[in-house]
Amino acid sequence: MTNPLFDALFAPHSGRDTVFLRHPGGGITTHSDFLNQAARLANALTSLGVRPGDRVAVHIQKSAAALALYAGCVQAGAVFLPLNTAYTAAELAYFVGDSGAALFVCDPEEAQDLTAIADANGCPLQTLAGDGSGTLADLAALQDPVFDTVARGEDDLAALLYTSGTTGRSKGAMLTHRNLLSNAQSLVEGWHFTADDVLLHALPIFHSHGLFVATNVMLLAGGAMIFLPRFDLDTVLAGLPEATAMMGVPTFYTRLLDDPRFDRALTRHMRVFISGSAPLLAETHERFQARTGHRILERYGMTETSMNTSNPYEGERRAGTVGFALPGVEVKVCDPETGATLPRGEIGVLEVRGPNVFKGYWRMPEKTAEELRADGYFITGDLAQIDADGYVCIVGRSKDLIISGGYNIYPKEIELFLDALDGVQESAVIGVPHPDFGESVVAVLVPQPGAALDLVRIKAAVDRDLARFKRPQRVEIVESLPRNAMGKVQKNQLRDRYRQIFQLAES
Ligand code: MCA
Ligand code: AMP
Repeated sequence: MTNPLFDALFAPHSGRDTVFLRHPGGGITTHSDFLNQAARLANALTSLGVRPGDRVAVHIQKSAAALALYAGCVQAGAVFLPLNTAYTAAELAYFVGDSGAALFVCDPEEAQDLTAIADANGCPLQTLAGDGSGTLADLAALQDPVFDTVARGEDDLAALLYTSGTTGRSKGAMLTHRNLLSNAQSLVEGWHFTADDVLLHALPIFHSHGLFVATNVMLLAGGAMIFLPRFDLDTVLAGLPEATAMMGVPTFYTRLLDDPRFDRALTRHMRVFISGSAPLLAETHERFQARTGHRILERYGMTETSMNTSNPYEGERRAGTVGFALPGVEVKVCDPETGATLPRGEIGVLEVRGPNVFKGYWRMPEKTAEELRADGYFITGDLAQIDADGYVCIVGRSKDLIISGGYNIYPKEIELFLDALDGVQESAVIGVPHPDFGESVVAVLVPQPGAALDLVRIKAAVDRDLARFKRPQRVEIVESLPRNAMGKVQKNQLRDRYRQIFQLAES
């Protein structure tokens, strides 16, 4: 029986008493304990009626148990569907419904609030807490720690990851065994990961970065992870001397640099610092090198494609670029209108093709056809330029997207929400520079004629229904939005008008 992802990432560690996870406070999880727990969970999933190809929607805290559930899903042939822990009930209802999940697993504390969503979708609700308790854990504890791995093909789905869309409706990116495995293999090789590595893991595990880039790579390499519940500066600083590698979003690195304790001595054992999910400023690069002697390795990817390009491990890591296409991945810069490949040096939309590129959007054939060409190239929506030496530079985005602290926020989703509120005639949501998050969300509202906007009620509605990272940090009220002759809102003008507001607030 073969199951590409399980056979490569998990099965080789069976029975090994080597350390997989180191927890803050001194506890450890060995590879064999982890795999036994995964097998118990796989048995529990099967006993709950989860069949190969079924989606398991998961809204739980980062923990060893959460990772074991990922492994258990892969072993049982199910499709793992992790959801941002910040999502509100209103947001979760969409994902559970759209995915047609066969099981919804949540934190015990939120079970009461989420029962209605599970009921409405006819799927059972189980709970799993960070400390390994909960109804699913209880059920797993009764199961055998051995599970007959379900056979899967390379094109079968291993995960469904939702990414917000420019139309406001989130799309489920279908990721296959081949997608995830090929990417993990390229990264282990390209970044020289081995069983001797200890990765400092402070990322969330509901996104591609923390789950696939970080965790899959460490599973394939056979190394260990210092597994932190979140990015907490003190805990990260305490963990660094024990680590050999770290992966993070740019905010991790600017926060470290803002702390005088972060210095050369603390990073002496480190082999590599890797950055992605959002642009790393050249200034951060230079400050980091001056402080630690390390040159951050920046790479570029997307939920739909996992990683596409990377700066070299050996060779020049060039600030302001995301390096070269990974082995097996093809990249080209195209004319946004015609799709024709542009000459080297020109700016256009980046397209990528390779075994890493996803299978399409879940139950959205039209969206898939719009973004995934028949010849296999995926239109990323990122504007790029390839320099004379072949380094890819991401210079902007053709998609209307805000990236705040590494989280993607699609303005359209927030605008649709705001437009539906009492007294709001229309809205424009923009991203402006933020010293900590890189970009932050500003909402510009136009009241209906004669209406006085009740900002307290607006805030209450936003707080109830939108995940925190999506909430506008500033709300500006204007009489009208700037428009061009075609009637299109001129967001550039708004961005120029408000570009200083967070900078001014900080100084
Ligand atoms: C937290 N808040 C945020 C964010 N995170 N607001 C905007 N943007 C954010 N990213 C809210 C909190 O809820 C809180 O709200 C307030 O901001 C201050 O929180 P703080 O304590 O500063 O935040 P934190 O808990 O320290 O989190 C910041 C963080 C975190 C460490 C940067 O956001 C993070 O771990 N980001 C990583 C995201 C990531 O993994 N992206 C990968 C996507 P309030 O004030 O209301 O209480 S995958 C991807 O992009 C592709 C594949 C790729 O290339 O990797
Ligand atoms: P997501 O949809 O969360 O997977 O985010 C993917 C997007 O993050 C990409 O399309 C880029 O816009 C952005 N991104 C990821 N890595 C980088 C990087 N190193 N530099 C600039 N943008 C990046």
